[in-house]
This record gives sequence, structure tokens and C-alpha cells, in this order.
Amino acid sequence: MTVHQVEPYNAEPPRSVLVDAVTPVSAFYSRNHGPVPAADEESWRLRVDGLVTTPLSLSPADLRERFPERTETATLQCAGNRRAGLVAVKDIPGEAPWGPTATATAAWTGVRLADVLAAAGVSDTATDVEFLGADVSPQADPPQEFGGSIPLRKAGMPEVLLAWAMNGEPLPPVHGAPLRVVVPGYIGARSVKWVHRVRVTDAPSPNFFQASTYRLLPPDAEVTATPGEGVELGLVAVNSDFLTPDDDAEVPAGPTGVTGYAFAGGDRTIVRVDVSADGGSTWTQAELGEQASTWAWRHWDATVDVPHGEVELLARAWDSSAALQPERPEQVWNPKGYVNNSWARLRLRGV
Ligand code: MTE
Ligand code: MO
Repeated sequence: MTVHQVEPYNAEPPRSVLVDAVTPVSAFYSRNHGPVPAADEESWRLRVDGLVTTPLSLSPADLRERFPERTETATLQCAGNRRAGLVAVKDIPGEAPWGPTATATAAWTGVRLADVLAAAGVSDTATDVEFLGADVSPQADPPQEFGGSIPLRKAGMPEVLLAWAMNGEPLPPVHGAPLRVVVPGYIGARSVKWVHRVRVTDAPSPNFFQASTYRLLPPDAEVTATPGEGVELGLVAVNSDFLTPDDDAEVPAGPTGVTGYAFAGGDRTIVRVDVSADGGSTWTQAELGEQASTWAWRHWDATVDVPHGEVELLARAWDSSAALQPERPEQVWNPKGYVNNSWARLRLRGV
């Protein structure tokens, strides 16, 4: 793992370990804004309140007994994934230069948030559902629990889970045990870990991590934490990157197999990926792998002709709304370094 920060723990794996449809738990990136909270499964309660007719307090056992178990294969992607490409354009102080592996896919098991909300009875005036985690982040102003919200419409979709397991194993503490939200298609920040409260509301969350960060500011904006500034991030934009060979690898010149991942949020899927070894003059369409679910990434592979000497490969993906990744990081640079979905670039040396 490349450890960006030890405390709170922030780390991403080498590219090559993301080649499987489902990522091994040990290779799943970790993104934390505060210390991993002590969570005792026995005393843990999930409170469901706000604009509901019957507020609930549910133990992990209650969740298992009262609601049907569901498993959903879904990709999580941090809004800061590939930030390093933006930092190379212009420095982004205070934010880690994440590479292309702050994304991963797991088979998540738990219950549908929709089933729990139905048991609580959602009021007609409700528009949003807020989640609060048990970790208090000193990075927030003022320090507060990590949280965020999604529109009620999304919260009612069958793919949104309150999960206790990933890949058939109990969630490890760093990934949110005993319970986390999984919001497929949305930036990772909405998949709140150590969730202990679900609040039904009539406005988006005022939590620092939604109202003041994880927002797209215009390129010339000051990085201030003024709540409501810029645009709230939600659905993940179409994105892709290389997985093998590794960046800066030496490979035999000639036809070379390259692989990568592509992902689009919402309920969009990946429909095409192109790769170029000549700076974009000519492109080869990649073969697309299976897409395990609407909510999962799609791997791709292509054979390109690597010349002798240094070469920069390019890759670009299209999603099912015909959106294409933008060409250059300069076009998408923003003060907090979110959503670098510019074309993937990989340096190779042909020998
Ligand atoms: N939930 C809590 N409670 N605290 C956090 O710091 N980080 C979020 C989200 N949920 C976070 C959280 C962010 S920004 C991301 S990208 C994902 O968790 C990362 O999940 P992972 O660490 O399991 O990969
Ligand atoms: Mo994130």
C-alpha cells in the first residue's frame, strides 16, 4: 500500500492488485477523516429518526432479523481519486496526492436502506436522508462526526445498503464495522462508515463533509470552508485508468498488452474505451470485460505498439450517456482536487 497518512489512515494499493472484478479486502483503499472509532457490536445501535412516523433504534441483530439480507456488487470511488494528476498542474496544499487506486469493488452484504426507511415510515415532506458516522473528525470546522446525505429518491433505491460484510467477510474496523452505508454510483464520501444514525430530513446535510468540502469550486476560488460554496458532488463522473503495466515500467518494444478499469456513476455504464500510443493521433478500441452489475466498474484490455524509448499511453472512456472523459487535467483542475477524470496517462519505456 502507498500510505498517504498514518493517522488518520489513508492508503491505496498498487495498480496491479485491482485487476479482479471484485477487489480483495486487503487491497481495498482506505479513506478516513478521523480516527477509527471503537465500535462494540453488542452495544451498537442504529438510530433512525427525523421526518419519520416511528423512530427506530436497531441493533445489528435487529437488522438481521427484521429485514431481508441483500448482496450488491458495487464500486466505491473517492472524489479525490487521481488527484496526483491535478497536483502536477498546480499544487493543492493540504490534500493527499492520490493515485488511480482510490477506487475498488466489493460484494457488499446487509439490508436495504429502503426497507429500514419503510419500517420507520417516511413523512411526505422529506427530501433527503442524512447519515452520521461515529468517528469525530478533527479536520472539520468545528470538529464533528463524519456525515453526509443523499436525496430521498436515491435512498429508496434497492441498491443502497446498510452493510455489515464485504466479500462475505465481516467488515474490518477500518472499512466501517459494525455497519456502513453503501451508496452505489455516488462519490465514496456518501458511503458513511460506522453509521449510527440515519436522519430523514427536508434539506441536504449541513455536515462539514457535504456543506463545506467534497464540493467543486471554480478554479479561481479561494479554498475557504464557506458552507454552500461551489457545487455539491454526488454522482461519479466517467473515469478510467491503467492497471497493468505499472507507470514507468520498462517493457519490450512491440505489441504490448495493457489493462485498466473504467467506471461511471449513477446508473450509467461503460460502453467504450480507447487507447493510444501516439499521443492521440490513432486509437485502438479496448476489449471490455464483464460488468458485474450496473454499480460496478468495467475492466478493459488492449494491445498497443510500444516504440523504443519513452512513450506516454493514453486511455479514455465513454459512458452510456455518451459522456467522454475530458482530455487534459488543466481543464478540470479545481482548488480541492476532486474529480480528475481527464484521460489516463501511463509512461512506459520500450526496450
Ligand atoms: N465514513 C466515515 N464515517 N468517515 C470517513 O472518513 N470517508 C469516506 C467514506 N465514508 C469516511 C466515511 C470517503 S471520502 C470514502 S472515499 C469512503 O468512505 C472510503 O471507504 P473505505 O475507506 O472503506 O475505502
Ligand atoms: Mo472519498
